[in-house]
Amino acid sequence: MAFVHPHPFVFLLILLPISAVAQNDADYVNVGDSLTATDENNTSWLSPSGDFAFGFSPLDQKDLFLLSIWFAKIPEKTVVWNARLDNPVPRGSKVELITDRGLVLTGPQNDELWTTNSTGTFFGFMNNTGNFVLEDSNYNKLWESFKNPSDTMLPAQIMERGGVLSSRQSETNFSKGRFQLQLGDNGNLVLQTINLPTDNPNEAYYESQTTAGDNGTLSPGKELVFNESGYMYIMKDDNQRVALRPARVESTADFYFRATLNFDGVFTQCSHPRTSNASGSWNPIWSVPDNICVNSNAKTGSGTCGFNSICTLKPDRRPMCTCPKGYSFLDPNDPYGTCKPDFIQGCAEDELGPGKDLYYFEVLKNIDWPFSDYAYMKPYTEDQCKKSCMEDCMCAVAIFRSGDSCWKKKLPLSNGKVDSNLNGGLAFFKIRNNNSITLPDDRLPNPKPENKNQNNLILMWSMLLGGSVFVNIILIAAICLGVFFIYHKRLKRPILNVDAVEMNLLCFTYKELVEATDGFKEELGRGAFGIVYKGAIQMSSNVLVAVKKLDSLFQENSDKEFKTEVTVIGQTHHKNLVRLLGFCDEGLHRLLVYEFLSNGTLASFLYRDSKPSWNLRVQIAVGIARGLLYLHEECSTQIIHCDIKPQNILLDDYYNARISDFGLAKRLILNQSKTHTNIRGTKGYVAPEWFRNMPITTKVDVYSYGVMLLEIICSRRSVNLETIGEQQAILTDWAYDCYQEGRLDSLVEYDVEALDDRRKLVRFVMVAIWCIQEDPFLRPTMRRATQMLEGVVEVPVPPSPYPYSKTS
Ligand SMILES: *[C@@H]1O[C@H](CO)[C@@H](O)[C@H](O)[C@H]1NC(C)=O
Ligand SMILES: *[C@@H]1O[C@H](CO)[C@@H](O)[C@H](O)[C@H]1NC(C)=O
Ligand SMILES: *[C@@H]1O[C@H](CO)[C@@H](O)[C@H](O)[C@H]1NC(C)=O
Ligand SMILES: *[C@@H]1O[C@H](CO)[C@@H](O)[C@H](O)[C@H]1NC(C)=O
Ligand SMILES: *[C@@H]1O[C@H](CO)[C@@H](O)[C@H](O)[C@H]1NC(C)=O
Ligand SMILES: *[C@@H]1O[C@H](CO)[C@@H](O)[C@H](O)[C@H]1NC(C)=O
Ligand SMILES: *[C@@H]1O[C@H](CO)[C@@H](O)[C@H](O)[C@H]1NC(C)=O
Ligand SMILES: *[C@@H]1O[C@H](CO)[C@@H](O)[C@H](O)[C@H]1NC(C)=O
Ligand SMILES: CC(=O)N[C@H]1CO[C@H](CO)[C@@H](O)[C@@H]1O
Repeated sequence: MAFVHPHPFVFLLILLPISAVAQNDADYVNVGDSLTATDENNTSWLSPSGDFAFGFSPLDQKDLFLLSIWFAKIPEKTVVWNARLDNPVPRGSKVELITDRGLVLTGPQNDELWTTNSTGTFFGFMNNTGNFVLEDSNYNKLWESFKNPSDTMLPAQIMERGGVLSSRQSETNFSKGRFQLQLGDNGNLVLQTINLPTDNPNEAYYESQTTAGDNGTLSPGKELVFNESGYMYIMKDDNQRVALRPARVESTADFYFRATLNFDGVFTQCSHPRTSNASGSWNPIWSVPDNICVNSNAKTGSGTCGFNSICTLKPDRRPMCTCPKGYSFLDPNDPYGTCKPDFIQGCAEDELGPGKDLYYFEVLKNIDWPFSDYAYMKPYTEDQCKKSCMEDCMCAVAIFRSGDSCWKKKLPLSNGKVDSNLNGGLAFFKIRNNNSITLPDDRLPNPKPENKNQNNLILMWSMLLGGSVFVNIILIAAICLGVFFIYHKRLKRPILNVDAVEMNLLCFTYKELVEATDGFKEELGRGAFGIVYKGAIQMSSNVLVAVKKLDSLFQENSDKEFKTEVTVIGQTHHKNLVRLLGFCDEGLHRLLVYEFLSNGTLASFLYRDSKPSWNLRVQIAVGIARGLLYLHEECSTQIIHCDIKPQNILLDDYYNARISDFGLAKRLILNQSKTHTNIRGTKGYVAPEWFRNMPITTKVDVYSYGVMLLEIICSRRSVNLETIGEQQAILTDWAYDCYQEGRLDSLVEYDVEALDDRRKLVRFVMVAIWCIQEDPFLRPTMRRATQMLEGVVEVPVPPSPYPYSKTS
């Protein structure tokens, strides 16, 4: 450093006569002195008495340090001040005293992290009171830790009007937390929460009532004093003292004191014996407020605990936060944080369910969330109150009190508390039945039967082809002949042309389909290649149909291509495929008309709260396999589906699986052979070869089928990061682990029906593992897979699906 370093001896000479605080020269911190964050012992500057240390204190997390002041003689590390940074500093960080900056904290790369910014600093010292002080050459104080406190005050420390203590995040996280103690400009000492990351405060949950006017006095509070004897009071302008709490304290000769705004919002004075025999600990003397759970009064912010939680006062007057049943902590490591429902709830979400008995009530006594009301009914009976909340998709909890008062509340709930003053008031907490539903990542419009093509399609596929194969084939065929007839014969009713007759395809005019769908009024879903609408066609009777309006990509096809595709689809006939009934091809208007299937998609069937029956699932799995086998091997033109997933499987009245949206494959594969940059398919079901420079074959469908087969076996999503453990999140990995370790019961979550049928269960799991082999050549054909499922051939023991990427 290029600064002048006064020799300590020079210092002494100057200082001794003048200052009563004169200390041993070793206790002064001179310009140029520095500390480095390491595990060695010399990482602090001690006060002359040795009671306090300033420097880097190591945290539990390895290689992280806190620039702080702590009690140096107490074995239990007690930090009383720290430089408020967002994060602790790494090993190798350095704090240095610099003339024109004061204390400067730099990281290992010499990047400045924090400074007192005190120009003209001449020296510093760690005082015996626990105050770290910087002074200039005239002994004027430039900076004091007492004037820049964190969460703690020490005896001899005074807080002026405007001064603030702010809590830390948690016991071990020293970043700024959301509680603060402030002596207002009006002389009132308040405790309040703030809205991080701003300092904007919510209503106070404790007030000293020391403004001018309170209690008939004209003299407001001037400062908060923690005097040398360990007494804390508000000194008013008229020098009257108002103790925060009447308390007798022990002698400072025998005890250390501190007053800390704890991370849970309680302001507490504690004492610790000054013995060095390590038997002592910090004991609370008093705290404010008396009951932080009940006192909280802030309409904004979550209150003492996080949102949706319930605050209970422990015997030590500190709060405990719990989540109501059916809820859990958003951050499992933060037991004072927000609780989230473990189920989905809301008006849109409720429509996804079966519509009845979605919820039940958990009844809690003497618990209230005072500020989340949106309805207040009175007079109302308990039954009316419950019913009203149950039937209201916005209602999260109903409170019934005083015999005739009913409040309905919505999420998020704040300031939840246990309060015996509620005289037995009841809280009816709405919890979803079978409390296990995961939020669909694809929010389907709804799982009602009408939805035919509600794929939420990630649809990179869709870009290419736009329509289900069925539709496409039919369209093409129909278009070929139908268009001709329609335009030239001006027929109003659907016309059967020669090709269409052969394929039983109807040819519609655009106008007819506008009428059939009532102007495309009721949307059933958005598929890969367009939007699907519900319609009705007058034939001998009223026939329900699903009309898919192909998107513009499809319009770019030449008539010939379109025709070819419709022809291919139109030629498919299998009981596990969705049937194309007809089409429309009028200039830009290209539409396909499908049969309407009543039972929705396999996705809505599988992902609901209660597991569908095992036998139905077996029937569906085999049906899909047969449908795929047909597409791959048995129809006149081989069709690779390329987007097999539960959203593309529909269920008819008898829960037969019907594959939809097939027919894309040809174009996809043509495209793929030119460029490998366009991955097509839906995340989670996409075979690895799409990502590699490998040809696309029917084996991509086998892979997707394997993933879906596991979903059918387990009635869950292939990827579920939200509600279950990390280990189980990826179904394909979890399934192989379970299979290898013989834990099929935990794979199927103890599904009794499936476990009773154990031989079939094992067989299905083995087939699925064969199908999801990374190496396409190891995967069976759909023919082989079908035979194995049906038990016609033995299933060999499958290898690990990931020979390349991992060895498990
Ligand atoms: C650090 O201090 C501890 C206890 O005071 C002592 O046991 C240890 O040897 C010291 N380490 C160094 C490097 O001085
Ligand atoms: C560091 O500590 C050792 C003893 O642990 C002591 O001998 C040495 O003087 C200290 N160094 C400085 C610069 O204070
Ligand atoms: C330091 O203080 C000076 C003057 O008060 C001010 O202009 C400057 O912005 C401050 N720097 C920092 C980093 O706070
Ligand atoms: C330092 O501590 C002494 C008591 O040990 C006290 O009298 C003095 O006021 C303190 N000075 C500062 C600046 O805190
Ligand atoms: C402390 O909490 C803050 C805010 O939540 C976070 O950003 C920071 O990473 C945490 N620090 C540690 C060491 O956990
Ligand atoms: C003010 O008066 C109220 C009621 O008279 C009393 O409870 C409270 O303790 C008083 N506050 C102060 C600071 O004197
Ligand atoms: C601290 O305050 C208490 C209570 O007001 C008083 O009895 C005591 O004398 C004070 N001590 C000092 C050192 O001022
Ligand atoms: C050590 O502890 C004993 C009993 O716990 C106590 O009597 C004694 O005073 C303590 N020693 C000192 C030095 O305070
Ligand atoms: C699988 C399962 O737990 N099903 C339950 C869902 O909730 C209803 C009503 O509480 C129960 O009857 C089912 O057994």
